[in-house]
Amino acid sequence: MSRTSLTRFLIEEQHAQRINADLRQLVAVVARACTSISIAVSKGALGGVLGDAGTGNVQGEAQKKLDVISNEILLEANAWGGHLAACASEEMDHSQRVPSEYPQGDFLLLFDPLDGSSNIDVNVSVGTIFSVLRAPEGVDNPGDEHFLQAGTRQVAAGYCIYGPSTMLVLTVGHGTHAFTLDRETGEFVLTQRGMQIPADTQEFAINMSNQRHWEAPMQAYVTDLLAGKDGVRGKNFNMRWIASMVADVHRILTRGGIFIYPWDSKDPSKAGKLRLMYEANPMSLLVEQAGGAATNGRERILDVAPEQLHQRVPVFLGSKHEVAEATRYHREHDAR
Ligand code: P6P
Repeated sequence: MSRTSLTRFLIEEQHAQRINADLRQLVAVVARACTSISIAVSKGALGGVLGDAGTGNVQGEAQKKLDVISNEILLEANAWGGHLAACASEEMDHSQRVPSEYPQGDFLLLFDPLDGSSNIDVNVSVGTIFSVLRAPEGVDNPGDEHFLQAGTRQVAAGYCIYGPSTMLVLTVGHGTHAFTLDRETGEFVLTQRGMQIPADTQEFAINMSNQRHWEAPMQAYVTDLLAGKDGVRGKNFNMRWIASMVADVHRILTRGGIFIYPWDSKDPSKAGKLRLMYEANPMSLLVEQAGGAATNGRERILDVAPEQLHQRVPVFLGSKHEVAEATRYHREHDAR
């Protein structure tokens, strides 16, 4: 059977008028940048790129050398193509328009260039997460405020996971599809068209060490999960936590589950740890396009109206019946 490359897939999406030429080019450029990041990550200690960069980011987190390298790869790849108006990144305080010597395009690109980078030094899978929005018409120099669009406005979203194999998982609004990097040819090959998340699951992903900091409905929900078949849920659950969102979400897209990073009182102002614009929104679109669900415990994540570029949001995503159950605990608590 002939292989479908990412290039062919994107051209077919354009012929079906689901994307235009500029968006096709943008996704292709991001995929090529991810291939370069994959090569850098896979060198490990031999590449001289492990460890801290000695700098911090807007989140107040120590940057790894590969955080900075990955950010630069994505910025450079997208600067001159003419399909992009501006970029925003977890690693940059503010958004950045394409250099004025290059033509400005119709899209805004947001990314976490290397999510889970604290895992790099222990050789655990990490990934790049990206989200694409339309740039406002008639605006020569889009600023942070133009990125503040709800997740439903995304025209494309995806991640690239740098694991035993490098895989690109992508949606342009018509299903979620997986491509595997053929390192011999350098092309991404379609390996799963139309991923589907099972509606029910017996597997949850959460960092249990934060349990004492959660709000009451979260405590009740997890207590019932842990009670297993003898409790109200009537079935046993297993737990996985890789502490690399891309890896945990990829497992859930592949075999189901629920991923949770809830609000916790460690820093009430942060509303959890994960960022809305370039982590929760793209992952939520991928999950919904694969038949799953994503809420902040109360409402659909894709409906959240952004107020700040780097704002955080509680995340409950995965198997739709389990996300609905976790959300029910929170809504019933609020209704008392
Ligand atoms: P914790 C990685 O730092 C990250 O942003 C996500 O990839 C991951 O799901 C989460 O944080 C892990 O957080 O608190 O368990 O280290």
